[in-house]
Amino acid sequence: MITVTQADITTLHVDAIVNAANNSLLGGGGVDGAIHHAAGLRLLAACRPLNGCETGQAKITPGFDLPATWVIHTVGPVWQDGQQHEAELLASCYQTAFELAKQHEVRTIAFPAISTGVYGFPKQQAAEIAINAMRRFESQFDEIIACCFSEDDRALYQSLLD
Ligand code: AR6
Repeated sequence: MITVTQADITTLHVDAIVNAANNSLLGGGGVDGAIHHAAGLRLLAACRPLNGCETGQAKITPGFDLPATWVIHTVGPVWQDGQQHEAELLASCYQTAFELAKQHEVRTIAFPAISTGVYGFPKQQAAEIAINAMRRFESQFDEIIACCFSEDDRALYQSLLD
């Protein structure tokens, strides 16, 4: 089942939430900042030895003080002009996050709209990539949540799903 919700992803009681991180994996603003704030300093300590993450790849840590058991950190592409493999890299974020989730027996997982904040990926195209990946993995999870921060994003995702 794929569901769309408007929420702060740090409040969700799921097996895993996905973080839209940067290559350092050492925190930042946006959803990354919110996740580190809510998970506590143990998350930063767990991220340090991971030695960062390539764009389009994903790494996993516990959720520490979060209600979620796991955080899957993925690094979306910075939007440039659409000709720098941005779409492929964003699809790879979803793909690698789902694969890591399966390896950890995750049944419920929530994603933010990766790359659509400071990284500037066009929202409609990003949502299409997200929903396509979610549909591919739908049968392998109990629930996949598209966690939207704004009402506009929620409406966009819902219209693509319907
Ligand atoms: N819950 C759910 N979604 C959120 C939350 C939240 N608490 N906060 C923001 N969003 P962004 P990016 C939405 O900028 O574009 C960080 O500094 C937000 O509205 O967080 O991938 C990292 O360290 C938007 O729809 O991530 C990187 O340097 C979406 O999350 C960089 O930003 C993604 O926005 C990554 O940029």
